[in-house]
Amino acid sequence: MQNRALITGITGQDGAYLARLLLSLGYQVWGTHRRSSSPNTWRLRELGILEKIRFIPMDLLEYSNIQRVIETVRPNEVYNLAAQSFVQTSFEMPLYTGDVDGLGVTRILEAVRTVDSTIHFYQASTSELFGKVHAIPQNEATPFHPRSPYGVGKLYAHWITVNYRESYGMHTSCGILFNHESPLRGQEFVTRKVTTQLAKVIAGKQRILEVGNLEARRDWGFAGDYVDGMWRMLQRSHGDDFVLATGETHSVREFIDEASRHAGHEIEWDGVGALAVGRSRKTGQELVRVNPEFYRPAEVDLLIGDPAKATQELGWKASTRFKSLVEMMMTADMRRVAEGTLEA
Ligand code: NAP
Ligand code: G4F
Repeated sequence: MQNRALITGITGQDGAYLARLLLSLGYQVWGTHRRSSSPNTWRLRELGILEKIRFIPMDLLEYSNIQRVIETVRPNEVYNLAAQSFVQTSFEMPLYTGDVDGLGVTRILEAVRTVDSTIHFYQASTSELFGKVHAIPQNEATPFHPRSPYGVGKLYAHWITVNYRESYGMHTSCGILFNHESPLRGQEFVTRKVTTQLAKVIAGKQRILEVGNLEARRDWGFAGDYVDGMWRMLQRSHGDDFVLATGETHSVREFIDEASRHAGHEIEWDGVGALAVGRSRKTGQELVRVNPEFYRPAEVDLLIGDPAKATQELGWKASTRFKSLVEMMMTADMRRVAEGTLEA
């Protein structure tokens, strides 16, 4: 019998890479999409797999709909990647974010338990759970201290997933994933914001790149590596929780430095905090400045993960390092800007 996977959030960054991986492994891949006036399928098209996906409409806010989807698809594996995933927006929409990212997970778990409790279930947990960090680096034993409505919603989702494992013996796993990026990342996240907007500034198509906190540090990996870890979690004899990370940390400032270096411009920084400005050493042109509008009410200052458990028990390792990741993203966006093919 062919394996059948259901991916919620298949139109997002991770959904697209995971779908490609599962198709290459011979799975029948079903993906949920939300009703909208214009479908958001550019990532699946870019990976050349759009025609191979079986789509089914589903929203995490509607229980009856979720149960019907599980009954119709009858998957062996469910990957719950759907979420309101932008931290900044969660401060503007805390109730909605909690409903989708927190309660939405209980809706899926309850539907899985009702229809077929042997289905293997993956929950997209996050390094945002560590928030104001209690240890450096962070691993599966580090206490959680989320710093945003997004992080708090995901904390509920994390524990309800653990709870269904402990209460009903279900095969549920949480991947506590540190930031992972790619040329398919949404343009609101800082890495892709930098690569798209810097490419435009350098091409003379935008005046300047404006960002928020330059000193925030993240453990940035490549999304293509991380979806392989998700799959590995569901192939084990029992569910468990795993950190996936590179074990390296870099600041937003370092990401900008590396991206502009790749485009041929060393940046010279002037001023501190909200007054910081970055100029091209070669041309003197102002490329970047800070705009406090992008600061957050509460910040996660430093994330760096310890993926030792995933390496030992899953045989997983992040193979793409920081410099290659930045180069991959910057190269893709410089090409898209030159060709006029940047997604809207
Ligand atoms: P993403 O690109 O923002 O994709 C999110 C997906 O969720 C999209 O397909 C979106 O559909 C869907 N969605 C949003 N609200 C929904 C709702 N109410 N009902 C059904 N679907 C809904 O996110 P990502 O970067 O791929 O991340 C995947 C998951 O991993 C998310 O849960 C995220 O929170 C988590 N995570 C991400 C990272 C990271 O660094 N990328 C790290 C840790 C955890 P539309 O296309 O219709 O908007
Ligand atoms: O790219 P970000 O928006 O990602 P953030 O907040 O770390 O969240 C992402 O990773 C999480 C895993 O840890 C996921 F769970 C979540 O779904 C999402 O994928 O911001 C990264 C850092 C922050 O400290 C932010 O304050 O960059 C800082 N930053 C500085 N200037 C900016 C900007 N972030 C954005 N989005 N835009 C800026 O202009």
